Amino acid sequence: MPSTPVTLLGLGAMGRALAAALLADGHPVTVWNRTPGRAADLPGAVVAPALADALAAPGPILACLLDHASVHDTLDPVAADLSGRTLINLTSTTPDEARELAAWAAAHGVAYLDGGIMAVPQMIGAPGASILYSGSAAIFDDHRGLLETFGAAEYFGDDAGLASLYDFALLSGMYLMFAGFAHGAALVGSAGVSATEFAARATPWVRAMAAGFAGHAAFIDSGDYRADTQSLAFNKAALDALVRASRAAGVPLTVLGPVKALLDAQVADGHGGESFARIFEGLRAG
Ligand code: FVH
Repeated sequence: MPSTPVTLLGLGAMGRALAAALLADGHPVTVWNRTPGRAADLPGAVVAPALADALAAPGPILACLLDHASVHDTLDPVAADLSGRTLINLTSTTPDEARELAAWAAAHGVAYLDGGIMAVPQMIGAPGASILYSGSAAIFDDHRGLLETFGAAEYFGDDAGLASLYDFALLSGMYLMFAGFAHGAALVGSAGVSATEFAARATPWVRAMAAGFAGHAAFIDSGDYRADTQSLAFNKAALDALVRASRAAGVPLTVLGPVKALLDAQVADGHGGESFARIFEGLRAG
């Protein structure tokens, strides 16, 4: 693949990982960070003393900053100099924040591609890393090889907010999974079992249970929740017992309580004989 000069703004843990992957792939990389001195582990990178120096370098501008506000803090003062440039923003933002940045970019003559990173820094450039993109299809097509330096690259359409919508949907699952793990660890912890021992059991269990997503999705997408097994009433008995066991062990219901509330609401509405997947109806956007 031909090398592409890239300017990278932001040298936090993720920015440095992205820079390292680009350098390893032979791309000339100019880096800038608000606080100087964060490029020591990036031999070969051109360290720009000021933002204007970084932006004077050719090629797409990659931003990997803390959040939406930090992108504006960085780019608003130089917006007038960005006309005609390409901005690929890998900073985590909400869908609406990504759309706002796309509109801001368009207003300043900047082509904009938004990205949601589905990886931790150690995964960048290795199998398993993926980045979700939306916004300018032309940027994605022109720079696909460059983007695949970081991991699998997937394009979701010209709505700049879509990549982060998928990103945040996946992160919701991740956070609730870790919260569920913490609840279980607290439960077995009440009997002196270590979290390490619990993790060894929880990992294959959660992996096996994840195979059930497709079945739940079929109920949700059809809107037909009639089921012969695993009804809400059946799961209510299990969840009520889980709540009693948690209380007995002194584990608060901070994580489990909202799940029970979702289930109870569906049963109270007369859907006890239908699939557990119906809890989705309590979450569906109105
Ligand atoms: N690290 C991870 O595991 C996750 C994985 C998924 C995606 N995220 C997102 O990536 C963005 C950057 O994350 P990061 O890990 O690099 O974050 P930090 O190490 O905290 O570095 C933050 C950088 O942002 C700069 N910065 C902060 N505020 C401003 C500002 N107002 N103006 C200019 N730059 C700013 C900060 O600079 P400095 O503090 O060193 O001066 C760092 O370069 C993020 O959206 C994650 O959600 C990573």
